[in-house]
Amino acid sequence: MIYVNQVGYVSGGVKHATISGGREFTLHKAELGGREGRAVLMGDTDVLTRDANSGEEVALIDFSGITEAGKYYFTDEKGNRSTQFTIDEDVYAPVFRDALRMFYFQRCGMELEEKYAGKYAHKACHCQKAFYLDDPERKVDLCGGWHDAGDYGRYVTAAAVALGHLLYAYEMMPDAFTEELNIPESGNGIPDLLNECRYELDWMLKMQDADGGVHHKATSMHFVGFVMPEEDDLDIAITPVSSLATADFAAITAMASRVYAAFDPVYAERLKEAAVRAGEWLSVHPEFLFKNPDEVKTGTYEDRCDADERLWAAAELYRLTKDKNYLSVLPSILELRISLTALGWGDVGGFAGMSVLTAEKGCFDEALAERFRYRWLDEADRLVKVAGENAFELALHPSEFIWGSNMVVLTNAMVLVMAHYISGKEEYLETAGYQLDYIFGRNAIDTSYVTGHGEKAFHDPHNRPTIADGIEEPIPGFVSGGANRGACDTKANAELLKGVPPMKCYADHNLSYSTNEITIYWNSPLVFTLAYMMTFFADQEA
Ligand code: G3I
Ligand code: 9MR
Ligand code: ZN
Repeated sequence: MIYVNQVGYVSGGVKHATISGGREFTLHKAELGGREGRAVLMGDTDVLTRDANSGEEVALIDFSGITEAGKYYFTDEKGNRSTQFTIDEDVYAPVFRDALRMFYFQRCGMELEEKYAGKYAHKACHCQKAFYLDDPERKVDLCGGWHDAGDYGRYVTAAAVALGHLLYAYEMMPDAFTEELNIPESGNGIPDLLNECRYELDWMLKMQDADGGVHHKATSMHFVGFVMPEEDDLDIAITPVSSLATADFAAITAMASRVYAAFDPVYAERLKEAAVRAGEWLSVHPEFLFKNPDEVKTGTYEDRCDADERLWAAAELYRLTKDKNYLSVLPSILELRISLTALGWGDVGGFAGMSVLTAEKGCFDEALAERFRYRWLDEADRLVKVAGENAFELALHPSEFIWGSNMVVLTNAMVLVMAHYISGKEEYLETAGYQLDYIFGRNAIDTSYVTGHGEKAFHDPHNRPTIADGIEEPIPGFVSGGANRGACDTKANAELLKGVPPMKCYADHNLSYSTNEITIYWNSPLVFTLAYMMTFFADQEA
């Protein structure tokens, strides 16, 4: 078998595939009109080595020398044919667009009209007021925002993290976001990425109390069945405030205030006021973690400590206001052993890193900036080393195939991209590219983890609208959670768990929520990484 990036390879970039179970390969260029092709490259790889992630004997194929645009496929010595892939200058543009439009399809509280959503159109959902758990007669309007995932919950920490990936992408690579996305706001003079993010930010603003505290989530008491969102008639509860949500909220609204200032100063001011109020709440409230109230059975996004969230908030509030008081928490937080590169929903220290690394020179103290640069390059070096030790060039160890492992892969890609941004060293960008290869099908299950993109793209996500809408093809552009060695839904348990290598602990089945759900924060790091890659290659061509 030969595993390839099914979405394709950029003409001028490095091109690697992974061969398993044999060493000889032939690369064919598919001829127009048919799949029969002509051989353009034949070879023999290095000896095969055993890969602990996949349990396969594998080697690397380097075909970077092939640059002519077209469709290609490999065959191995047994005649097995790989999936077909494209080589071209702009291979990532279609998947980038769909990965971005995914957020529109997650919108809650408004009708998705056919002119934007096509056959996936549906009526407005979840517009009823939410009730307070401790006082059910008290109600609040929480209409709006994005559904978190394959369920219809809306969670503040998950939202902030997805917005973080997206807004840093916009700030660093604005030129990647000039194309309109065919969403209701398109054409209003504001980049559609910012239009889309504002939909979520507006909802987040509703989650804040007058005293600055921010509620952790708004969900029904238990997960609804597999119905369209507008058919979900369960009551929605607003859960208590948490310091996790409040700190993430402070960070992302502070950042958004800076980003939106150029387009809408009034909105920027509103965001700033909300961020500062959340900051005030944090300064007088100690750690205040989140636990599901007993009667609430939906996702928790629980976390053991809020220091990393406070660090991100401090960095962004300082960047926005230049008020040094915000930095007073830094020394004690930096003494803790928290990751300064993590970009997931639980550990957000990496977002403080992004804030510092992308700030204008002189904004932060040089010693602090240097500390972050050092940590990021160090982590990127580690990732390059891990990737260099296996023929998939995947920067994961077997233990890292957890629920949402594709988020680990994609946030690793972000760290590598940032290391390239800081240092210009090519191996960082190349290794980031190998992580994308894995997501797009260069993996031992020969599957592209993005719906609609790749000859063998996964197609059966745990996503309520996809299950309920009666339409055969899923909405294109969703990233799957991916292989999970601890798969814990019945579907995955029954079929997968026993003795299967971690990279193969995956079921393309809509009941397998622990391997095949979709979320906003699994799409957002793909958007970031693609935006960087596309900008890099576009600059090279120019
Ligand atoms: O952090 C530990 C790590 O230290 C340990 O070695 C490893 C081994 O299992 O586990 C890691 O913890 C995992 C944790 O995610 C952090 O990534 C847990 O096993 C894993 O069960 C947990 O999964 C989370 C899942 O909710 C269950 O809590 C997913 O990350 C998270 O994405 C998912 O989020 C759900 C929402 O609650 C509801 N909406 C859908 C959404 C996606 O499935
Ligand atoms: O659909 C739910 C999904 O969004 C969550 O990630 C997952 C874990 O919290 O739970 C799913 O809901 C399942 C529930 O936990 C158990 N009963 C079956 C539900 C649907 O598969
Ligand atoms: Zn909804």
